[in-house]
Amino acid sequence: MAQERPTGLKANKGIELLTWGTPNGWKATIILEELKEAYGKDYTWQGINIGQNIQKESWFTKLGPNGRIPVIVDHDQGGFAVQEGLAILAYLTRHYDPDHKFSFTDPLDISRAEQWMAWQHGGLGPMQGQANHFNRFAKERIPYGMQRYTGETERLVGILDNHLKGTDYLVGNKFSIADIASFGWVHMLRFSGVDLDSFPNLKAWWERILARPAVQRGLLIPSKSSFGNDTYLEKLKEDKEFAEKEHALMEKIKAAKEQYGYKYASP
Ligand SMILES: N[C@@H](CCC(=O)N[C@@H](CS)C(=O)NCC(=O)O)C(=O)O
Repeated sequence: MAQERPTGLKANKGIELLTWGTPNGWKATIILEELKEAYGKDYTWQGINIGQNIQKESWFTKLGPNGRIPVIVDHDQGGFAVQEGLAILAYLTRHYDPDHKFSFTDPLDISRAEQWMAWQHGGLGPMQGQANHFNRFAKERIPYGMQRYTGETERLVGILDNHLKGTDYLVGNKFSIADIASFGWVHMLRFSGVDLDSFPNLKAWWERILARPAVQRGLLIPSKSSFGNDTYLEKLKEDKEFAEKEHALMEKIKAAKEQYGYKYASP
């Protein structure tokens, strides 16, 4: 049965999440599934179909003024609302991760985690988002924009790949909110026109995180996305027409890079 279009909050206790199946949405679903597994902390969610602009309706923007998902509401804190992935990850662990399973106590590790999360917000998310826009969603394929944002995404994931040399996770060699912030974006890297196989440390990190049961569950909320690297590769193998279209797009990105003399420039 199709879910009814949300028109307001539906819970009156605990955490209520307003989200959609995207890299930013997965930050919230993954930490909430991890907290549920670790501490039995339950939560409620509603799917906000961003294609229908539900996130721009006034009941939503009263909670998340930016009009974007994800947003959480903590009914146990008088209906306190939090927007922005970093702030949601920090809020949920500050309140509901007493054993610091996914967060840190050492001030320097706290700073390290903040730095990677800020980097995701200012760099990877916006640049990869624009790569998706210019490679797929814009009305025309504009070569300058395609190579600029695909190239910048490659530079940024090169930074992650380099940092992950000799360590399993971004901070303190433990899976944390720092990893969760970037995981969703890396999870759809192939869809964005970047070859994950060129970044072996990052690929191993992605596989390591993907293997976590709570992460798997988080990726299913509100429903399974076809953008994930694993699903994308399967579709390439099974669907000839899709594979041809994707091949043509990758050739266009390559040609755009050549046209503007793009050179990979990560350490
Ligand atoms: N910096 C924000 C970005 C949120 C964001 O861009 N959300 C997208 C989905 S991934 C969205 O709601 N898009 C719909 C829109 O722009 O109206 C975060 O990390 O939470």
